Amino acid sequence: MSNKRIVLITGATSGIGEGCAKRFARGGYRIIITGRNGEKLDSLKRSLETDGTEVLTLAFDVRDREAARKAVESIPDDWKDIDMLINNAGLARGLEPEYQGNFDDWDQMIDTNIKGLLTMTRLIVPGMVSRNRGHIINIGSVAGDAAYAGGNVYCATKSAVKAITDGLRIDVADTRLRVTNIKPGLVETNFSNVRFHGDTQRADNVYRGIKPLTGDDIADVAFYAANAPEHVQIAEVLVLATHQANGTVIHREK
Ligand code: NDP
Ligand code: 8X3
Repeated sequence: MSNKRIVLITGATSGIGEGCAKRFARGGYRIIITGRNGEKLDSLKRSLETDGTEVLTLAFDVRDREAARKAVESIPDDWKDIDMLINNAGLARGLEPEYQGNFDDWDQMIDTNIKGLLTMTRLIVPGMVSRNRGHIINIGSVAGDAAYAGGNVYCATKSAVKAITDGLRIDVADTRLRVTNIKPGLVETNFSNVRFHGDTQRADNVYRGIKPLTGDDIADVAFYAANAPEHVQIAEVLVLATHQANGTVIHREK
């Protein structure tokens, strides 16, 4: 049986999750990649395997608790001892004022960013506790620090990620488990395309006049936190582009 560490990454088909899959593969981990899009997962698996990485794919929607449970139960025995859980799957939908928000968008954000993250935590962390070994990295956001115009429900989901991460850290303080909240600022991924329902012009405008972060930048931070000495718990990291000061102050070149 391999003694390489195992990481499970949700939302690995794009952006930050895909960056994490590549970074942890380069770092010698065995990788469990998850997402809804099975074809993208298979294509990423093939590309990671060219460098000799062992990869397992699990296609499911984190909003579907039963599907998540079945997917986790289907993990073969020699992959079950998961060392790292990266709760990354998530999205924003819309940027309307709260009083004009779309109910379906709200449900999708709350069900994915909060309830999906909780489902995966509930399914994976008991094994970590029983082995007294493990690390949970939740991808929060600068958006969880303070609301911005139109951010209302998305910002609330990322504030919830902070509270849920802090709560878990308290609950496992008597174990060797570590719990980290990584809070990125502007990262150029598929995020804004999803937020604006495929309006690429509006999405591109989010990154206008600033060099944004990349998924790989956030993956490097996750990898650093994962590989800190055992007595070091990186509890929370706010990672911003150099010309971004917080959720609302961004200096853009004309
Ligand atoms: P992307 O849109 O590029 O990636 C999102 C990933 O989440 C995809 O792999 C997608 O996979 C997956 N996903 C979405 N919904 C579900 C679902 N219901 N079930 C399973 N997987 C799902 O965006 P990012 O990489 O930017 O976003 C990743 C995380 O980072 C999110 O939590 C986001 O809130 C957070 N974040 C992003 C920032 C940014 O500026 N980009 C800044 C701060 C935080 P698939 O479609 O295959 O299911
Ligand atoms: C993503 C960053 O500022 O676009 O969480 O909400 S932001």
